[in-house]
Amino acid sequence: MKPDYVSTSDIRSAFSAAMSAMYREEVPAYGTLMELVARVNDETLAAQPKLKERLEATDYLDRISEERHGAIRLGTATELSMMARVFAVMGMYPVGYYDLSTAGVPVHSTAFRPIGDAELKRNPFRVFTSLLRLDLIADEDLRRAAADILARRRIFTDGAIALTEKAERDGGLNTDDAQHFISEVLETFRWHDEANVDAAMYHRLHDAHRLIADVVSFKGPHINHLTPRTLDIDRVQALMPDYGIAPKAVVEGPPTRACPILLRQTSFKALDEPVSFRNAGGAWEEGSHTARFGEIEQRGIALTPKGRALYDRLLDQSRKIVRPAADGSNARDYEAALAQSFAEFPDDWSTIRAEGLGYFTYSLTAKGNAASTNHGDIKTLIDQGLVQFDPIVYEDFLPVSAAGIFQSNLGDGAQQEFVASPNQQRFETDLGMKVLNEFDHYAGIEQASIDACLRALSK
Ligand code: OOG
Ligand code: NI
Repeated sequence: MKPDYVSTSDIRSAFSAAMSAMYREEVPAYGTLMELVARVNDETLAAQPKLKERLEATDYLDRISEERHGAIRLGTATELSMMARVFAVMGMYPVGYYDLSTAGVPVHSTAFRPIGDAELKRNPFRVFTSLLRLDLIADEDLRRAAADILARRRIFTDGAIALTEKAERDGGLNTDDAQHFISEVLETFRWHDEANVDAAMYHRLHDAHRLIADVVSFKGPHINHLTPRTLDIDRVQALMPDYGIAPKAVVEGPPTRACPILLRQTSFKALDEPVSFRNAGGAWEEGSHTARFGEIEQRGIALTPKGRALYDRLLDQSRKIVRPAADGSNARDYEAALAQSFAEFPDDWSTIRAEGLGYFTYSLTAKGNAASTNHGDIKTLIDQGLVQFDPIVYEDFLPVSAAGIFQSNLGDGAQQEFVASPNQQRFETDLGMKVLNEFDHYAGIEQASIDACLRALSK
């Protein structure tokens, strides 16, 4: 990389900040939510000095106030593969495959995010990116009409495409180009209140599925939420009404625990926003559309395949007892069933580590820093007080939770059955590359920290 080039992490970080500023203007409730999250995070850190110390020691503290994820829904393979190239300029790569068809949502998805430890600590901005699956729509006429509309739109500016090509060619962007790139790419995520279609087409698409109308009717894939990270989601959920925000009935993901695992999320309902449709003859007709919402999340430890299998089993078990109703009527029962089911999941870091359920980073204690040994067994080194361990943060998403977030924003009417048909191969063909395996990356970060400890101790 040339010396005056901006690092991909700096571009990502600046882009995430620009996106946040734009969304705050577009959806004022997001700003309110950010204030609430900042307050709860400050209070949590003040009340838990041990947590604060470990977050500081592992370089996780600084990133939290800047941490967020967003989501977009794309219409075509061309859009998806170009988006992958744009995100690569920001050091973001597709991790994981999520099939949402099982949940009655006609999309499949990945999450673009940084992958290295240093990059994640600099700024972990992620974008949950879905691709519409017109193949799941039964009405053939409508399917063809939607494909035609999508084929005509251009979601990237010429500038965004040119600068992406330049970054690919030259291996980076200088300061001016990077700034220009950020403002050009931001255009793709902007809200457009003038629809691409007439009112009749919007309603046809909407009747097939609300999500199809959201993807097909507009000029671009407006960012539909931006999610800050909290250190105490139960507290934020409880305080939301005080801030004039009505949360969804239940928090998605695992129950409240001493040792947070994976991801817990809650959201507030999508806004009903004025839009206009261009009818035959060119006249504009007023209407409304609900798409954009707010979400918050609490992130816990990344689980190993063994830990994840246990999580999936316990979640499934509790959902067999109580399935959360969209209207919130059985929320307490659901929470009780979830807590009862998860009693089986160890809730202290030592057991989670010893049983191989989660990923950790290892580092030397003060005693370890003063010691020298050729002992290579990490457990012995921990028992001797030479090595300590901290949870690695989960950076990805959960399909059942994502489905719950989609559903709560689509409304009950949108509950629809599709035949489950994951098609990762098709997704990867459309994307133009394979998605990365999340477990490999956590395991790599863990192993690198073990190697560093052993190296330092043998000196
Ligand atoms: C994406 C929903 C999934 C999450 O946090 O699980 C998601 C969407 O509604 O487009 O963002
Ligand atoms: Ni989300």
